[in-house]
Amino acid sequence: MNSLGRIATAVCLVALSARAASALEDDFGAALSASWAEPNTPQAGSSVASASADAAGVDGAVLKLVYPGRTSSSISGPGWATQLQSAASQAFGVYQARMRVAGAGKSQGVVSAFFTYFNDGIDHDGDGIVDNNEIDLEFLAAERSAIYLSVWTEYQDDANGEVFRKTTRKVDLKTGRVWQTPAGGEGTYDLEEIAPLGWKMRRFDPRQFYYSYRFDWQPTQVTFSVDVQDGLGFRTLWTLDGAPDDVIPSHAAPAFFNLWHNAYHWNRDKAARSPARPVNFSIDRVTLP
Ligand SMILES: [Ca+2]
Ligand SMILES: [Ca+2]
Ligand SMILES: [Ca+2]
Repeated sequence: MNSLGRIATAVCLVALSARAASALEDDFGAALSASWAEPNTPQAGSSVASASADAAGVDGAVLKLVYPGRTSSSISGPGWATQLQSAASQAFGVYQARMRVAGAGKSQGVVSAFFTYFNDGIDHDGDGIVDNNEIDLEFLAAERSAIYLSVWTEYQDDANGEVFRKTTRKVDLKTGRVWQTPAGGEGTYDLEEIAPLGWKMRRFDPRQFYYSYRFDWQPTQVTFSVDVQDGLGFRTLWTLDGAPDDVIPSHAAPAFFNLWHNAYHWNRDKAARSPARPVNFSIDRVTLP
């Protein structure tokens, strides 16, 4: 990194720590506040509603995202997502949400996600790929007990093709099995099975029950954990260590919840159908740094 880059990084980190002081907490017991941007509901039948009544919410009220059923095959991907994002950018700290993800048939492709995302089309760190700073917690309706955890630093898709850098871990909590990006595979979507988690929850059903999920984003580390409401509190799913801008994001970014149709299954090279009926992703409570 050249000296200009170092100065830019130092300034950026100061900005991050300054912003990290203002926490956002919302239990979605009332209409959406100015802490949130206008929701994205790009399709007939898409909706984002707070406060929706739900007896399973701690306070009886939740944020409910709805994605319409049976959409045309030309409509898929996050561009058509039902989505809510924070109005401000957040940075290092704990992102936590108590939520119940969307369920659908195993042949159908539906993604429920809680994530941060920054991509302004610029290669800020000069490594040759547009910076894409993103931390994802994702749930696929077709893989009922799996959680996809991803940490991105670059993504670019242009006439020269798609290039990116990310590390993913997939955890199946029902079996304890774990898959991860192989060393050197950060520019691919490949996953390889590694040693199991060491614990599991046979009745883990994120579509039926609310659980609390969180990631703690620090300058050289991201730690993902889950509280499956069994009295043991948060348990770690993954700690990813790495250099800033190489493995770990450093740009402040808004936080998002979204719900969308993936046209292809992630665990096999096969087309996924749009949901047969409208599907719901509900968030009881969120805390952002
Ligand atoms: Ca870059
Ligand atoms: Ca980089
Ligand atoms: Ca609530």
